[in-house]
Amino acid sequence: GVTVHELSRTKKKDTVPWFPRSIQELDRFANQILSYGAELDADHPGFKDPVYRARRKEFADIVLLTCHVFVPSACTGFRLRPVAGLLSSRDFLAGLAFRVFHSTQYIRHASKPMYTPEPDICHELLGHVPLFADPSFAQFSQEIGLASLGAPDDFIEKLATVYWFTVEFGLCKEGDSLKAYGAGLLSSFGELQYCLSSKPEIRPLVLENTSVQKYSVTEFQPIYFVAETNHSIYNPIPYPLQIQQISLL
Ligand code: TIH
Ligand code: FE2
Repeated sequence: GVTVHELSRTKKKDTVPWFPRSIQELDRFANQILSYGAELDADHPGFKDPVYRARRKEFADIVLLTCHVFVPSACTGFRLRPVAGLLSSRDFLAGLAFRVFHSTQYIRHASKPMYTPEPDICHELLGHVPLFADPSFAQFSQEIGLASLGAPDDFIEKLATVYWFTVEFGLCKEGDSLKAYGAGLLSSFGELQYCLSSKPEIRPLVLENTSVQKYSVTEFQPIYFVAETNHSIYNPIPYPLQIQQISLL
Protein backbone atom coordinates (compact mmCIF):
# COMPACT_ATOMS: atom_id res chain seq x y z
CA GLY A 1 0.00 0.00 0.00
CA VAL A 2 0.88 3.66 -0.09
CA THR A 3 2.21 5.28 3.08
CA VAL A 4 1.63 8.92 3.91
CA HIS A 5 4.90 10.39 5.04
CA GLU A 6 4.06 12.25 8.27
CA LEU A 7 5.00 15.94 8.27
CA SER A 8 7.71 15.72 5.67
CA ARG A 9 8.21 18.10 2.81
CA THR A 10 11.12 16.10 1.47
CA LYS A 11 10.17 14.03 -1.52
CA LYS A 12 10.61 10.32 -0.96
CA LYS A 13 9.91 7.83 -3.64
CA ASP A 14 6.57 6.00 -3.46
CA THR A 15 5.16 8.03 -0.59
CA VAL A 16 2.28 10.49 -0.61
CA PRO A 17 3.43 13.83 0.84
CA TRP A 18 1.87 14.70 4.19
CA PHE A 19 -1.23 16.85 3.91
CA PRO A 20 -3.60 18.30 6.53
CA ARG A 21 -6.77 16.28 7.16
CA SER A 22 -8.51 18.75 9.45
CA ILE A 23 -8.44 22.50 9.98
CA GLN A 24 -6.52 22.00 13.26
CA GLU A 25 -3.66 20.36 11.36
CA LEU A 26 -3.01 23.65 9.54
CA ASP A 27 -1.35 24.69 12.84
CA ARG A 28 1.47 22.24 12.12
CA PHE A 29 2.94 24.30 9.31
CA ALA A 30 1.81 27.84 10.15
CA ASN A 31 5.31 28.56 11.50
CA GLN A 32 7.19 27.09 8.55
CA ILE A 33 7.18 30.14 6.32
CA LEU A 34 9.49 30.33 3.35
CA SER A 35 10.71 33.89 4.01
CA TYR A 36 9.51 36.84 5.99
CA GLY A 37 10.92 40.06 4.73
CA ALA A 38 14.48 39.66 5.91
CA GLU A 39 15.23 38.35 2.43
CA LEU A 40 13.36 40.81 0.23
CA ASP A 41 13.88 40.65 -3.51
CA ALA A 42 15.73 43.53 -5.17
CA ASP A 43 12.61 44.77 -6.96
CA HIS A 44 10.54 44.91 -3.75
CA PRO A 45 9.80 48.59 -2.91
CA GLY A 46 10.90 47.99 0.69
CA PHE A 47 14.25 46.54 -0.27
CA LYS A 48 16.22 49.74 0.28
CA ASP A 49 14.23 50.86 3.34
CA PRO A 50 15.95 49.57 6.50
CA VAL A 51 13.26 51.00 8.83
CA TYR A 52 10.52 49.19 6.92
CA ARG A 53 12.52 45.95 6.93
CA ALA A 54 13.32 46.14 10.64
CA ARG A 55 9.68 46.87 11.54
CA ARG A 56 8.42 44.02 9.40
CA LYS A 57 10.93 41.60 10.90
CA GLU A 58 10.01 42.74 14.40
CA PHE A 59 6.33 41.80 13.87
CA ALA A 60 7.22 38.50 12.22
CA ASP A 61 9.48 37.62 15.16
CA ILE A 62 6.77 38.50 17.69
CA VAL A 63 4.31 36.22 15.90
CA LEU A 64 6.82 33.38 15.88
CA LEU A 65 7.26 33.80 19.62
CA THR A 66 3.60 34.02 20.54
CA CYS A 67 1.29 32.25 18.15
CA HIS A 68 1.43 28.78 19.75
CA VAL A 69 0.43 30.07 23.15
CA PHE A 70 -1.63 33.14 22.43
CA VAL A 71 -3.53 32.31 19.25
CA PRO A 72 -4.56 28.65 19.35
CA SER A 73 -6.24 28.99 15.97
CA ALA A 74 -9.22 26.89 15.05
CA CYS A 75 -9.54 25.46 18.56
CA THR A 76 -13.22 26.26 19.06
CA GLY A 77 -14.37 26.62 15.47
CA PHE A 78 -15.41 30.27 15.89
CA ARG A 79 -15.16 32.22 12.64
CA LEU A 80 -14.98 35.93 11.95
CA ARG A 81 -17.25 37.20 9.21
CA PRO A 82 -16.60 40.73 7.94
CA VAL A 83 -19.31 43.40 8.19
CA ALA A 84 -19.02 47.09 7.34
CA GLY A 85 -20.71 48.29 10.56
CA LEU A 86 -23.08 47.34 13.37
CA LEU A 87 -25.80 44.72 12.77
CA SER A 88 -29.12 44.64 14.59
CA SER A 89 -29.01 42.72 17.87
CA ARG A 90 -31.17 39.99 16.36
CA ASP A 91 -28.85 39.44 13.40
CA PHE A 92 -25.65 39.66 15.45
CA LEU A 93 -26.91 37.12 18.02
CA ALA A 94 -28.11 34.78 15.25
CA GLY A 95 -24.53 34.61 13.96
CA LEU A 96 -23.31 33.40 17.36
CA ALA A 97 -25.70 30.44 17.14
CA PHE A 98 -23.51 29.20 14.27
CA ARG A 99 -20.21 30.20 15.93
CA VAL A 100 -19.93 33.10 13.51
CA PHE A 101 -18.77 36.41 14.95
CA HIS A 102 -19.52 39.40 12.75
CA SER A 103 -16.47 41.63 12.78
CA THR A 104 -15.70 45.16 11.63
CA GLN A 105 -12.49 45.79 9.67
CA TYR A 106 -11.88 49.53 9.85
CA ILE A 107 -9.51 50.97 12.45
CA ARG A 108 -10.22 53.73 14.97
CA HIS A 109 -9.09 57.29 14.33
CA ALA A 110 -5.39 57.74 15.15
CA SER A 111 -6.08 60.83 17.28
CA LYS A 112 -7.98 58.78 19.94
CA PRO A 113 -6.35 55.38 20.48
CA MET A 114 -7.51 54.94 24.08
CA TYR A 115 -11.26 54.92 23.46
CA THR A 116 -13.55 54.81 20.45
CA PRO A 117 -17.36 54.86 20.59
CA GLU A 118 -17.86 52.13 17.98
CA PRO A 119 -16.32 48.70 17.53
CA ASP A 120 -13.24 48.60 15.27
CA ILE A 121 -10.67 45.98 14.30
CA CYS A 122 -8.61 46.62 17.48
CA HIS A 123 -11.69 45.90 19.56
CA GLU A 124 -12.53 42.70 17.68
CA LEU A 125 -9.00 41.30 17.69
CA LEU A 126 -7.76 42.41 21.13
CA GLY A 127 -11.10 42.18 22.92
CA HIS A 128 -13.12 39.33 21.42
CA VAL A 129 -10.85 36.89 19.62
CA PRO A 130 -8.71 35.72 22.59
CA LEU A 131 -11.85 34.82 24.56
CA PHE A 132 -13.26 32.79 21.68
CA ALA A 133 -10.22 30.51 21.97
CA ASP A 134 -11.57 29.32 25.32
CA PRO A 135 -13.95 26.34 24.87
CA SER A 136 -16.35 27.23 27.69
CA PHE A 137 -16.55 30.87 26.63
CA ALA A 138 -17.18 29.81 23.03
CA GLN A 139 -19.94 27.49 24.23
CA PHE A 140 -21.53 30.25 26.29
CA SER A 141 -21.45 32.62 23.31
CA GLN A 142 -23.08 30.07 21.05
CA GLU A 143 -25.79 29.36 23.63
CA ILE A 144 -26.73 33.04 23.84
CA GLY A 145 -27.03 32.92 20.05
CA LEU A 146 -29.18 29.77 20.10
CA ALA A 147 -31.47 31.29 22.73
CA SER A 148 -32.06 34.24 20.40
CA LEU A 149 -33.26 32.32 17.34
CA GLY A 150 -36.88 33.10 16.63
CA ALA A 151 -37.28 34.86 19.98
CA PRO A 152 -39.67 37.82 20.43
CA ASP A 153 -38.26 41.36 20.31
CA ASP A 154 -38.35 41.98 24.06
CA PHE A 155 -36.41 38.77 24.70
CA ILE A 156 -33.79 39.77 22.09
CA GLU A 157 -33.37 43.08 23.87
CA LYS A 158 -32.74 41.33 27.20
CA LEU A 159 -30.24 38.92 25.67
CA ALA A 160 -28.42 41.82 23.96
CA THR A 161 -28.31 43.72 27.27
CA VAL A 162 -26.88 40.71 29.12
CA TYR A 163 -24.35 40.32 26.32
CA TRP A 164 -23.42 43.99 26.69
CA PHE A 165 -22.80 43.77 30.44
CA THR A 166 -20.93 40.45 30.26
CA VAL A 167 -19.08 39.74 27.00
CA GLU A 168 -18.63 43.45 26.19
CA PHE A 169 -18.22 45.17 29.57
CA GLY A 170 -18.10 42.46 32.20
CA LEU A 171 -16.00 42.47 35.36
CA CYS A 172 -15.19 39.36 37.38
CA LYS A 173 -13.48 38.46 40.63
CA GLU A 174 -10.09 36.83 40.70
CA GLY A 175 -9.33 36.03 44.32
CA ASP A 176 -9.97 39.30 46.11
CA SER A 177 -9.38 41.57 43.14
CA LEU A 178 -11.67 42.83 40.44
CA LYS A 179 -10.63 42.11 36.85
CA ALA A 180 -11.99 43.03 33.46
CA TYR A 181 -12.98 40.38 30.95
CA GLY A 182 -15.37 42.37 28.72
CA ALA A 183 -14.05 42.92 25.20
CA GLY A 184 -14.93 46.63 25.25
CA LEU A 185 -12.63 47.03 28.26
CA LEU A 186 -9.81 44.86 26.95
CA SER A 187 -9.63 46.95 23.76
CA SER A 188 -9.80 50.38 25.44
CA PHE A 189 -6.95 51.20 27.77
CA GLY A 190 -8.82 54.38 28.74
CA GLU A 191 -11.94 52.59 29.92
CA LEU A 192 -9.89 49.67 31.33
CA GLN A 193 -8.20 52.00 33.81
CA TYR A 194 -11.46 53.85 34.52
CA CYS A 195 -13.55 50.71 35.17
CA LEU A 196 -11.19 49.57 37.93
CA SER A 197 -10.98 53.00 39.55
CA SER A 198 -13.39 54.18 42.24
CA LYS A 199 -15.43 56.26 39.76
CA PRO A 200 -18.02 53.85 38.29
CA GLU A 201 -20.74 52.02 40.22
CA ILE A 202 -20.16 48.26 40.58
CA ARG A 203 -23.14 45.93 41.02
CA PRO A 204 -23.39 42.16 41.28
CA LEU A 205 -24.47 40.38 38.11
CA VAL A 206 -28.10 39.38 38.71
CA LEU A 207 -29.80 38.62 35.44
CA GLU A 208 -33.27 39.90 36.41
CA ASN A 209 -31.70 43.33 37.02
CA THR A 210 -28.84 43.31 34.55
CA SER A 211 -31.06 42.34 31.62
CA VAL A 212 -33.20 45.48 31.97
CA GLN A 213 -30.43 47.99 32.76
CA LYS A 214 -30.32 50.90 30.27
CA TYR A 215 -26.92 51.81 28.80
CA SER A 216 -25.22 54.20 26.42
CA VAL A 217 -22.84 52.92 23.75
CA THR A 218 -20.89 56.13 23.19
CA GLU A 219 -19.25 56.89 26.55
CA PHE A 220 -17.54 55.12 29.48
CA GLN A 221 -20.11 52.99 31.31
CA PRO A 222 -21.37 54.48 34.59
CA ILE A 223 -22.33 50.97 35.87
CA TYR A 224 -20.55 47.60 35.60
CA PHE A 225 -21.72 44.17 36.74
CA VAL A 226 -19.41 41.72 38.48
CA ALA A 227 -19.74 38.01 37.77
CA GLU A 228 -19.02 35.47 40.45
CA THR A 229 -16.79 33.01 38.67
CA ASN A 230 -15.90 29.40 39.17
CA HIS A 231 -12.64 29.56 37.27
CA SER A 232 -9.32 28.18 38.49
CA ILE A 233 -5.90 29.65 37.82
CA TYR A 234 -5.62 27.15 34.98
CA ASN A 235 -8.81 28.38 33.38
CA PRO A 236 -8.80 32.11 34.02
CA ILE A 237 -11.55 32.99 31.54
CA PRO A 238 -14.73 33.65 33.49
CA TYR A 239 -17.87 31.74 32.59
CA PRO A 240 -20.38 33.95 34.24
CA LEU A 241 -23.67 32.59 32.97
CA GLN A 242 -25.29 29.30 32.27
CA ILE A 243 -27.98 28.74 29.67
CA GLN A 244 -30.40 27.65 32.43
CA GLN A 245 -30.11 31.13 33.87
CA ILE A 246 -30.72 32.71 30.48
CA SER A 247 -33.97 30.81 30.15
CA LEU A 248 -35.15 32.48 33.40
CA LEU A 249 -35.24 35.88 31.69
N1 TIH B 1 -14.98 51.44 23.36
C1 TIH B 1 -14.35 50.31 22.73
C2 TIH B 1 -12.87 50.61 22.46
O1 TIH B 1 -12.44 51.76 22.55
O2 TIH B 1 -12.13 49.69 22.11
C3 TIH B 1 -15.04 49.93 21.43
C4 TIH B 1 -16.45 49.48 21.67
C5 TIH B 1 -16.87 48.30 22.16
C6 TIH B 1 -18.26 48.21 22.27
C7 TIH B 1 -18.89 49.31 21.89
S1 TIH B 1 -17.77 50.44 21.39
FE1 FE2 C 1 -17.72 43.93 20.83
